[in-house]
Amino acid sequence: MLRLWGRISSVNVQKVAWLVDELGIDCERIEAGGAFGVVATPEYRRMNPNGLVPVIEDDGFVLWESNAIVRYLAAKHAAGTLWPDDLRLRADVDRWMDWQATTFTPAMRDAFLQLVRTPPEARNTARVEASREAGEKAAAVLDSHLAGRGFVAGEAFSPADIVVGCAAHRWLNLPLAREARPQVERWYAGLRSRPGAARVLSTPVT
Ligand SMILES: N[C@@H](CCC(=O)N[C@@H](CS)C(=O)NCC(=O)O)C(=O)O
Repeated sequence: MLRLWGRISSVNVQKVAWLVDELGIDCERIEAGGAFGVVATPEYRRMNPNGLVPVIEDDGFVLWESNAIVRYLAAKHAAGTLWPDDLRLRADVDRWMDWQATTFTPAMRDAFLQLVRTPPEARNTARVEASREAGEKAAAVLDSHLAGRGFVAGEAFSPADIVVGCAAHRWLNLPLAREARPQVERWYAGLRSRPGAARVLSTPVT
């Protein structure tokens, strides 16, 4: 059986847990990271020397990096459906997955760390503001891309919706003033109606 290490409050674990739900595969999730610890143990470091979650183990095959895990599981269990065979369509999915990891999430990282993880008296408001502006820029790109589209890539739900959706969940739940993004909000509401998303994204942003 597939094993997944990681606390469900982690945005990167959420991606994998949501995909596992969409794929309908058996998976044992083992709490790790944050208050659960585990990630500093020698056994864990042998699986992931970065000491981060998520990690999966699939019949002896160990993999870390959430988007690599999502690609692996989607290709293994849903080639030709959730994971497109068509080269250009798959490149489109890949592109938006990379955009999540390299643009959207880094843009909002400081705002998240300051507003959610730092006590009010220790917050750096300049960092929050710079991160809010960067987050708005990314949200604007996503909003105009989603105009007239049901999904992030192609005509159907794909792993791009999962990974960008988990990042959007964080962005839309940060305690800061955001510009209205009607296309993002419509698409996100649609994602939330999927059982896997409803289960995984009910966790507060912590
Ligand atoms: N690029 C990595 C980032 C992993 C990462 O930063 N994980 C965070 C949680 S979202 C973590 O392990 N934090 C330490 C902890 O939870 O103990 C991935 O996408 O898997």
